[in-house]
Amino acid sequence: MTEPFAQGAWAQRAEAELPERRHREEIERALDLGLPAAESIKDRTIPTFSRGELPHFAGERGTFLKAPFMENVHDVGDAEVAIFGAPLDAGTTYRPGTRFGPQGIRRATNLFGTYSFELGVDLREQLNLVDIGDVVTIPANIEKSFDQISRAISHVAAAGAMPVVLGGDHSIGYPTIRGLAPHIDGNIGIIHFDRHVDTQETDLDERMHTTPWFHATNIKNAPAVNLVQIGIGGWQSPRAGVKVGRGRGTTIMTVGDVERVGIEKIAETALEIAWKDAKAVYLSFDIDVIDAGFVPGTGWPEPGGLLPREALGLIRLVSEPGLAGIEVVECSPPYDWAEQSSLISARVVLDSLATMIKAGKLGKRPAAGKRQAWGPYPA
Ligand SMILES: [Mn+2]
Repeated sequence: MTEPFAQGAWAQRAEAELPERRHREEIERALDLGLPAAESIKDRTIPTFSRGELPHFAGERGTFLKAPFMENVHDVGDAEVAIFGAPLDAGTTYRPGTRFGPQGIRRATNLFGTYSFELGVDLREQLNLVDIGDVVTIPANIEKSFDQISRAISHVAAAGAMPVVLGGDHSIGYPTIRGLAPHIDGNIGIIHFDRHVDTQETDLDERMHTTPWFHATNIKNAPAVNLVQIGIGGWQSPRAGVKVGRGRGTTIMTVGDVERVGIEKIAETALEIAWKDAKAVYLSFDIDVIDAGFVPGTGWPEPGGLLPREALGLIRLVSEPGLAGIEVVECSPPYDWAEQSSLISARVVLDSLATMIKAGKLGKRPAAGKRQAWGPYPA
């Protein structure tokens, strides 16, 4: 290495290459719709009413990262990536509250900008991203909720947009794969971050958040041999689930494995297994994989998990070849006393998307429709 601080130096240079057109457009729109500021304000890019990114403490739009809201879901094919919430906690077996996950994660994004220094990516300029709101789940009926979630993700995938799902407890891992798998022309691999295996058939007599991978890997083109589970361990993995995983040939990597071989080797091996004879890979990230000290706002906090920087490093590495979809689950805002679980949940999505842009897997499809949009312009 010739430069002692190579990433910092690279990132400082990389910023110069990023477009600014969408930002200028946002400012013009805000001045137009939100009135120019009072005369005493010298910075004439500031409007009277907030209609864009600033200020971060206000102007909440109810969307992820204040990205454009797409009300008409029939238009979702005009987006490259569509974020939606699956607010559900009917599958929790200890602490509830994940029905507020999408709301909490979106709110936490209010304090992020659209630009990542380390990755050299600006989502507003480079990604045609929309938030299409939340699925209507049925709190008293988990199977009807599953049907709604499968229908939602299937709609997004059929339209050609990449789905990003804000959970919701981990039971949604089954209906998301069930809705997505039919749109994959071949097998789909799953990279699953969690402290828990979630592979038993039923829990308390029902399909719950401890059971998604038993049912998902029963789907013909989502074979268990393409399921890689990272971060498993501690005192909350039921033996029933471990037996199933062993029988079906899933791959488990513990926090100790991560510590021993390092995130690069873990990510490389996970990608080999998930992508083996597969056409696409899905990322299911349970926020409880991160140590309970950093993530109090979750359904089954388990001490001894990954450090946030290990988790984010792994996310970036496994996202590089591209993903067919992402879900972030088990964020429970009522237990999240300083928003840190929501913040990390949002970072999983942000870092994954930005990595895919940097790797050339996303950021190529401009909006064609006449709507407020982010990302590249049509040539
Ligand atoms: Mn878990």
